[in-house]
Amino acid sequence: MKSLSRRLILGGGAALLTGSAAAPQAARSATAVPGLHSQAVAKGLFFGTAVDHTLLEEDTAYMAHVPRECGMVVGEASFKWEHLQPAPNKFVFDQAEGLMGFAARRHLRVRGHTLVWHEAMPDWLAPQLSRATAERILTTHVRTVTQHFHRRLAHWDVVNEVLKPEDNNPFGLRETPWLKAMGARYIDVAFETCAANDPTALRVLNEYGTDYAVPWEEKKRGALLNLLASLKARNVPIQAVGLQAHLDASQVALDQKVLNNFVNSIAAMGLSVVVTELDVRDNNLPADVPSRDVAIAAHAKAWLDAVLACPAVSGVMTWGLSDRRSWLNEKYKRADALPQRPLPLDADLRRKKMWDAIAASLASAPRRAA
Ligand code: 9MR
Repeated sequence: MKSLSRRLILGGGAALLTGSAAAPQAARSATAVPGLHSQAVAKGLFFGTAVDHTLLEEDTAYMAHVPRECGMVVGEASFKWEHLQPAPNKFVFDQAEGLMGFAARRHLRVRGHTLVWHEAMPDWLAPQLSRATAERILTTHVRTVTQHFHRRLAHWDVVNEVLKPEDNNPFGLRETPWLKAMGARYIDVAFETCAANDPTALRVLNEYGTDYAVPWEEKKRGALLNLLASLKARNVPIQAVGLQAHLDASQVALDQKVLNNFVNSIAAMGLSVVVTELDVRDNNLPADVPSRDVAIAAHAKAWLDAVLACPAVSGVMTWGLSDRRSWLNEKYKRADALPQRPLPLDADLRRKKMWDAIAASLASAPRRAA
């Protein structure tokens, strides 16, 4: 399989991305250059980012950059089950409403993430799930939450990370407490309940591990396409697929043709596609910051160019805006303990090469129909 990322890192892509290195930092940070969302809108796309609630409360400098660059936000944790329903008869919306308020004041749209996931479950939940109880518990949560946010969210990630072909279940479904209690039907019930209670939010199935031409991801792409075909055949009201895009700058098996075919296959089923959690980890790259930034940017650009070429892709969200805070520093620590540089702004909130890469990919994307 052809390795496009390596070609881009070593060749023309790197030259393109180093082109702006000579520009003085002050000029690069100038607010006169439109933010990523404005650039996306020019192509009929959107750009946005995940916001952790601690930033809302503690980092006004960071948060000031969010409306400059974004047209959409998503709670990094605040809309997950453990926060919204911490006890069986207790729903708490304060944290999520904090983000809703921030977004409303700045005219940003909001994605809900996520109604059903096997992680971020409160301790009480899994032990309560049985054949007899699970459907009632699921529909109560989804109905209550979707009614609460009725008509205020642009999207809902209705189910998150439901696939794991290694678990050897039908359709490659992940072994979760939901699957054990309800079988594959839990996915249908989640989409149907969301559609019935908040029909204007785009209903998304969100998944990771579909980015590279490696065997386990090949299997996952195949499983995802089969699952989507089956959901569509049963008239389950799914409308879109979220591709998380947690990328790895050291991964050479980035094949643009494979990616592009995959996204086109989703589109051919009448579904749209959202890039939901883009970031690029560098824990396998050498320490030197300028070369790390070039490699990260080239990798993001190669991936985005292949995906944004498909008109069914409606927008791009990154999983955080600035390197000041990323889950990757906990999950994939670098051996040298340096912080990672996975996001469009550096830790001082300056636009960096990853920002240039996203802007360049948006600029070369075909314009979406109005
Ligand atoms: O980045 C999120 C981290 O702060 C949370 O602790 C964690 C559990 O709620 O979830 C992380 O976000 C995940 C997202 O919800 C789904 N895709 C993978 C993300 C990174 O783990």
